[in-house]
Amino acid sequence: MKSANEVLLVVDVQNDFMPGGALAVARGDEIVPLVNRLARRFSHVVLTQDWHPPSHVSFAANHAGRQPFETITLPYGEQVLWPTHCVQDTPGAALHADLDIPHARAVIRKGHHADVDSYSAFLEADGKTPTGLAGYLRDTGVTRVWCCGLATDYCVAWSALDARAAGFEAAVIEDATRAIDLNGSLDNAWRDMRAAGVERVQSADVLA
Ligand code: VGL
Ligand code: ZN
Repeated sequence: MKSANEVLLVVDVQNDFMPGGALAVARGDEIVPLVNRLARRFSHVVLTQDWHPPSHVSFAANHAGRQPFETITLPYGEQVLWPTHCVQDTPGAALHADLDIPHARAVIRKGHHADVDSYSAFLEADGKTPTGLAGYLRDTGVTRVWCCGLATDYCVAWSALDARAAGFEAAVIEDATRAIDLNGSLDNAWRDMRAAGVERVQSADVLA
């Protein structure tokens, strides 16, 4: 069992990121049994859900003449335009039915502001609006954040980077993630995470 100062952060294990979903991550469903096994090693588990209003700025459909996976510039920087996904309270936004973590303590919903995206579980994409997760983790005595879920190169990586920026130790459990890999995003994510001191580990290291 992991110690009480360690949390498992299970990022966006939601139907829309599964094969057949609105923003499918290749083989995203394969991680679910592994995430369940990992979660049993942690007394403290926090889940996240991507949770967008229909009018969300990250949806290509909300920008005339734009297609999914194009990039636009918004007041806070570059934004990839995505297919409409994880709309609040729709089946696509629901957690995968086989996710089995009854002891999960908190669910952080992110991306709920119509005009700002939020890949990270800690900070919205404007780089300044907190979700409250850092304060919650500090208040509950957490010093180390283990990350898994979807997608490696977006929400998992941004969450791990922001965990470091907030002063936590951070690790990504690589085989308990799957990537979108858009225009080199996966290589870039691992480069940025390495530079920030995010550990890259395998589930066997954690389950050993
Ligand atoms: C994600 C793109 C858009 C993710 C969420 O969970 O990685 N990616 N929204
Ligand atoms: Zn999203």
